[in-house]
Amino acid sequence: KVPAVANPLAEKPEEIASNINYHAQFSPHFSPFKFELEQAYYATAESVRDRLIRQWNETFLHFHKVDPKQTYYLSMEFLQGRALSNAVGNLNIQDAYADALRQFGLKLEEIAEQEKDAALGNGGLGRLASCFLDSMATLNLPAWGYGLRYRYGLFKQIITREGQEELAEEWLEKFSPWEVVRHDIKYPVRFFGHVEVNPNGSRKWVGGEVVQALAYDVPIPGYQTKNTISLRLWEAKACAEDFNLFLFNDGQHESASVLHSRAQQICAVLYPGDATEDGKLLRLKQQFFLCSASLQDIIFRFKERREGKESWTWSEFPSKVAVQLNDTHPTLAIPELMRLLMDDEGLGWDEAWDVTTRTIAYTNHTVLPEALEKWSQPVMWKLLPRHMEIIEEIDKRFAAMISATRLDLENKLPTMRILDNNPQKPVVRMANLCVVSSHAVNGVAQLHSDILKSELFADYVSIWPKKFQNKTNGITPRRWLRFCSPELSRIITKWLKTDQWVTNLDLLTGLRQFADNEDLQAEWLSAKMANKRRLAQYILQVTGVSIDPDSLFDIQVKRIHEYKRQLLNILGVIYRYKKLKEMSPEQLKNTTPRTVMIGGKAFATYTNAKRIVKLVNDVGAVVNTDPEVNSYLKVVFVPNYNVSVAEMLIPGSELSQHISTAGMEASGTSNMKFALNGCLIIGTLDGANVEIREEIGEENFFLFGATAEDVPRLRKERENGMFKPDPRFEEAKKFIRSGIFGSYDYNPLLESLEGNSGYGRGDYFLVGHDFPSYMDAQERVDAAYRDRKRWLKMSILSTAGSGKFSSDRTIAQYAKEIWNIEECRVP
Ligand code: DL6
Repeated sequence: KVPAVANPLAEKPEEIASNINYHAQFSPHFSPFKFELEQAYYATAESVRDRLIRQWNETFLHFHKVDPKQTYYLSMEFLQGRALSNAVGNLNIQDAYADALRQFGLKLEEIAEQEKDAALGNGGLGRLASCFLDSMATLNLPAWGYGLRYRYGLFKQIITREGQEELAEEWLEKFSPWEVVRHDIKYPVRFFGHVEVNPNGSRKWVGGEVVQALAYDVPIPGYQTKNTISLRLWEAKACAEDFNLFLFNDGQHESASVLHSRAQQICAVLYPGDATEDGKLLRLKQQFFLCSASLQDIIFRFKERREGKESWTWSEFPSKVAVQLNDTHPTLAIPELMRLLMDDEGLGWDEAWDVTTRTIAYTNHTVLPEALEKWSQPVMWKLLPRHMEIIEEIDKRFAAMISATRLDLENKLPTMRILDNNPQKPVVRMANLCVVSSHAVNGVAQLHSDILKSELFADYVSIWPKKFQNKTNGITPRRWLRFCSPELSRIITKWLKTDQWVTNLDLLTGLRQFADNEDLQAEWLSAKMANKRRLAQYILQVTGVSIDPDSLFDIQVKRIHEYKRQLLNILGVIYRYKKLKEMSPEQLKNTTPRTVMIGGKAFATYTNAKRIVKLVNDVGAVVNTDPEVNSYLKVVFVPNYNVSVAEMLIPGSELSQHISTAGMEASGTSNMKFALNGCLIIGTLDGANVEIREEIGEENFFLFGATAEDVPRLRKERENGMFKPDPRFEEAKKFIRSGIFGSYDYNPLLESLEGNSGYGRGDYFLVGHDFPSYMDAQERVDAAYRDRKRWLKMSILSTAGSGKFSSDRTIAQYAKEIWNIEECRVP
């Protein structure tokens, strides 16, 4: 009955319904006359996209006209999640779309669930990049994201009897309505080859293989603003002439298309395994591909906007362009910018260096030694010979500067240099290259930034004291509260008498005065209970385990890593289970029932992480089917944790665990999402936990464990045999060894907690040391939960204190203190 009319400006539900119908018929992706949930999703998404494209084009034009300084955020990862509900939310058209879909007998939420997550990232770093884009658009900042269009994003995790298995997740299997291919935006990217010296002494990189980088743009709408910025994702393509028709017709089909398949490999998967030499080379190719295509595009735009101008100089470039490196993955942007400026644009070294260093800034996201990238020099010489010449020159000039001006640092030079020329394993230290070549270097939480200054980059601080900064991470309040928990949002708006908190999160402090108010507490409880029931249904659907919404929902979701200590969590659960088994029915009745949910993906080759996943599943299988105690404890492994699963879990959480060994988690961002949703934290003094605790009040945070300052001494003491394990810790390990959780051999995992020393051995992550204080903190949790009024007050205060952790605040600080860019609002 609904007519099919294309009208991207449709306001009324019936017009929107016509527009959806139009797309179902005239933008077909399926056989005609089918309109089930999937078809309805595509038609709805395309109708929303029509609206976005209008304001997206306007934004592009406006930026082009004003020509403001722009930020380019280079990241190998963007963990975007789903786009439909976010887009209708940001455009404030969710009610109109929900009404329109009702005319087809459909629900907006059901339609939104059809969308596959765009999981072009691993975890926190990629999700941070996506939150940043949302804030850049919302703050009307002239900015772009640049990344890669991986065909397979982060793997799909399934849990079998063996534990975790990985399957390729093809988010592009059908088609993504959220990307637009720009056939006119294409750049050549070279690999291998050699350097030619011209008679005038200039150098040119020639030969090797050339692939094309083709742009796919994703619109990023701001919240209640016209500004819609772009995430530009590059796809690698071979040229038509690389296809050897002669060989193909000669029956040599594979050889004929070898360059095509090599090009396709570049963007095939996010984070290809790098245990082999080929794997390493592919990862390096990906990094360079991102950097080269993005910089050529940035330079093209800079020059295009100067066309017809009487005079301009390259020294203006940094007043128009800020490039932010999201970790060391895009470090090759440094030598690539130098190369483009010198070899293509004819600048001298000093001028190119001045432009490059004033343009580039670097964010460090980890102090873990294994995550600090070092690339083999021979591999780099082979793949990027001209870049290696440039890196050598940067290194040489840096060493000369130290020798000439800083004799006090000369003995530090071997570790400060960019090139580590150890003949056994010569490498390029990417973080050092970033520090030397950037005008700003920042950590992602105060503690992390302090550690960078006092340890990792300490030697550079006296040379460039102003270069080192802190930018505490943040999360977008739109996705992580307003849209994922509409009911709690409604209550917040009602009590604050404004919905301005969505873009000014500090306003949440206004809830503090009502934290004791019985009416607010009752409403808060009812919203939380509704979210818990929704979560319980989801858990039943994906795991078959029935959980009790009246129990305490305790969640730990993040990548599985020994430093994040999911092992501490599950050992605590095992101890709790054992104690419950020893209790009388009377004692059992006085305990606080708990549902522990743990989720996260383990890197495919990280054996101990996979053992932890297996252990959690094995414990769940025993505990959940034990009729004596399963009303008091349930243990669920939440499979395939991703952004949309997080949007379900976080609103329904009451306690969340952020329990890394102090000094090892740079920041964490899920801690912020949980706290914002009124979930209390049990955690260590690590990463952003420190600041969260300061903001929400120490009485509302369940603190335990060693401090970052203590950790080196505790490791030493352990090496000297001075560590005495708590009997509870020994009991929990013994219980696993008894075989109660099945016949799987957990000894290698347990042995990592024993012995005296070694990374990943000798309890490097101090699980044993922190176990007793962790268990004590858990007892405080149980007691607090039994006092409902107290718990609700703490929960409200947690939300009220979360204002600082908006990514709007973080991005405003980057804009002012690093990028020097200003708002450019589309009229
Ligand atoms: O800054 C975003 C995010 C932090 O919140 C996490 O604490 C940190 O581990 C993560 N870093 C990385 C980098 N590689 N490693 N490991 O993912 O960044």
